Amino acid sequence: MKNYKEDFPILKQRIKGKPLVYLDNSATTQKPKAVIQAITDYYEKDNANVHRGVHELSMRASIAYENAHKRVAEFIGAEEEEIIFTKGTTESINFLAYVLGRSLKAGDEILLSEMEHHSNFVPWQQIAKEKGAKLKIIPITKEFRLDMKAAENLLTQKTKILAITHCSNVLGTINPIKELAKMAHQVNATLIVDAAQSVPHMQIDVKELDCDFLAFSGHKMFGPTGIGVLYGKRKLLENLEPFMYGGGMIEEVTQEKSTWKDSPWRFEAGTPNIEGAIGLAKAIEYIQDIGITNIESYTGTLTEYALKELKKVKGIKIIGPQDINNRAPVISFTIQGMHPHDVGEILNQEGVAIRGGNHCAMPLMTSLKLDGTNRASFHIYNTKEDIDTLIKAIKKAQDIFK
Ligand code: 7TS
Repeated sequence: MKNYKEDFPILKQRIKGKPLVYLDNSATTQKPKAVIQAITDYYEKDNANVHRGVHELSMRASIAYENAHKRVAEFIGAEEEEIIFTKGTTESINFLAYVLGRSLKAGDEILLSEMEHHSNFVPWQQIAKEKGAKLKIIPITKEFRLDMKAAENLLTQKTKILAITHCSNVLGTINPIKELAKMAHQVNATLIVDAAQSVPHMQIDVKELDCDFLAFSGHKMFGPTGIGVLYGKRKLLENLEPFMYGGGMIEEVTQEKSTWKDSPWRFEAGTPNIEGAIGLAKAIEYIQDIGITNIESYTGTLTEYALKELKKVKGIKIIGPQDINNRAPVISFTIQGMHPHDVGEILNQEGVAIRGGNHCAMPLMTSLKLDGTNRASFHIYNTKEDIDTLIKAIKKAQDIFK
């Protein structure tokens, strides 16, 4: 296996005199040289506004921007018209809450799960309040899996929206989207998938999952910040009114009325994040060159190793499924007698970057009766040695707190 660290300039540095061990990939991944170069090239050679100006630079920028839609579409098994660029997962979900929220009525139900990130919780909570709709929550089991029996009971004829994460950013649990799609569609509910943590790590085919909408962020998959994706089934997008109005999305405007272009342009008002789209397309190319299934199996091996090694350390409790099946390379844990922030700070002294806190999943923390957890999350450039360094640093932290 190639050492992919070489492709990521930022990983060459030392922190507190120690080699950087970056284990905060669920928050954001680092960027390979190829992505950084693609963005630089764009600004040095092709920068112009898009939407097909007739001059050479605008044509180049427009083609690159349109090709980015194509690249994303191909990556997740969608059509080009079904890919809307947004700022990220958060914007994609807020877009849906706003646009789909317009047709919600008092008494309608929105179903979420207990393991949602605030981005897929608060927008629905707000729209439910506004519309007098009811928010219902699917609980998790003792094994940190989605309670499918409860899900079945909670989905009713009143459920209009089921919005659920594909993969928990805290537990690492991967949810059975295909099964949930069947269940949701039986009651004519719209299935929205938060794929922020799954698209970067596993093969996704939206047609196979049969989700209605799917959201993810470029920065968690080697792309730049400020670019994300909203996939929507073409049939559904055709009937959706825009979220924002302005330039680039218009077919015709008179003093009386306006008409819109087709999807995706009608949903991308204003000058878009062109460099972000180009960077994301390059990031996908980088992933495809390695092979997403190779990434999945490599990070799976790392996760298995990390789980085994962490379990050997006294006082550590894994907060998430103990087995490797349907589990992403995200491991939350607590250390007896130590606050997650203290652990994070001591590990930083050792050059190890992990996260500590509630991970923007306060409803889950409340259910688990935890203030927070520590979380180590892996990607292609991490190695078994990184995990050994993590374990050593944890033991050092425990010694300090004795
Ligand atoms: N959904 C999930 C499951 C996430 O993990 C995150 C970000 C988001 C949505 C929001 O993505 P954004 O790109 O719009 O911010 N998760 C994390 C995390 O776990 N630590 O920092 C950000």
